[in-house]
Amino acid sequence: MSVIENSKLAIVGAGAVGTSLAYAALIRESAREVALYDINSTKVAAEVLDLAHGTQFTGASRVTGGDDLDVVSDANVVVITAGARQHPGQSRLEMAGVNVEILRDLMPKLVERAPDAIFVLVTNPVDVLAVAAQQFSGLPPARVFGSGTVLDSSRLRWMLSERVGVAISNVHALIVGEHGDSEFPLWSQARIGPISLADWMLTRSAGGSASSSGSVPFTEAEFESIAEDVKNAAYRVIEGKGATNYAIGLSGARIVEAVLRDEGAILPVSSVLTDYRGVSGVALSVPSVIDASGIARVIDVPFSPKEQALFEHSAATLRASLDTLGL
Ligand code: 6V0
Repeated sequence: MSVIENSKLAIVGAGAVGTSLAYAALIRESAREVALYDINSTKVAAEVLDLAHGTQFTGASRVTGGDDLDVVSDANVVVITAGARQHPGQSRLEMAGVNVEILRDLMPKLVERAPDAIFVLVTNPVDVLAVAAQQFSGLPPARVFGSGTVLDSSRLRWMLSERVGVAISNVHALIVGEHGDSEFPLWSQARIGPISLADWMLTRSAGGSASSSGSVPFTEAEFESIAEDVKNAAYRVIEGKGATNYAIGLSGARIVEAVLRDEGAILPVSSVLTDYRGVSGVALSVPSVIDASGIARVIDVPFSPKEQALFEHSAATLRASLDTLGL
């Protein structure tokens, strides 16, 4: 893998998430230049310096940045992690309203400075903000989308990989829908290596013994418990350290690479859907082919009847939030 010539990643928001993304992108050589922008001038200057001091060890990447929005000029990808901190007593929806207003102000200015960029939203509630950013930018949904359930899917794959003792790269499983409480694993399509998860269970329950394989068959209760653990993963991390940053930083870098390297990689990002399994006008995560054009296409995955119902529930949840915010 190599970094494309003159590729520029701009990150809006130099908080815990934005700086972790910058750090991951530098180490992974996701882009030739990483530019950080934040309204907090002292912090962004210090973060840029700290990152720049390590570039001897990160390959051929540069770090730039500051509190002038012009630092994003001509970026190929702009990732938005800027957001207001949730104040005590403030609801998620109130916080959503504040972040929508930040985007209303920012999006036209960002598009003006980086007119050819692909825009990736990370700030929460990410699905709501993906719709807002798409509307405020006037760009097609393929060029403005959210990191969605890329992180949640990585959490699911890690849990399954630990459970079955197989490399995470050989566990193929996705979370789809909202990045939030109505998300769900697409169990019907999950595979471990070449074996569907359903067959893995059957093989294990029919012939495998726990002592020879180190694993036991999955039960419906275990599936539900894993899905719950994925959903609550962020709360557990936030309880212990106040924020989640490393895994979302890596997830963001992975999305950026798929764009900058024109990969055609399949990732579950969140874009405004048009008649995707009957759902339109809300942004939800579905497997999407990511290349230099942004989302080249969304993949029409067969859902089980239960998954279809969960997806429609996720869409209704999103629609209700969007209606409340006037989007
Ligand atoms: P943070 O550490 O408070 O950083 C936010 C940064 O945004 C601060 O440095 C602010 O100064 C800056 N900021 C605020 N307003 C503006 C503005 N108008 N222009 C530029 N910068 C601004 O938060 P943290 O980095 O921990 O989280 C950022 C966002 O990411 C939050 O909304 C999180 O909920 C969200 N996450 C999303 C995830 C996902 O999977 N989509 C995962 C983790 C966090």
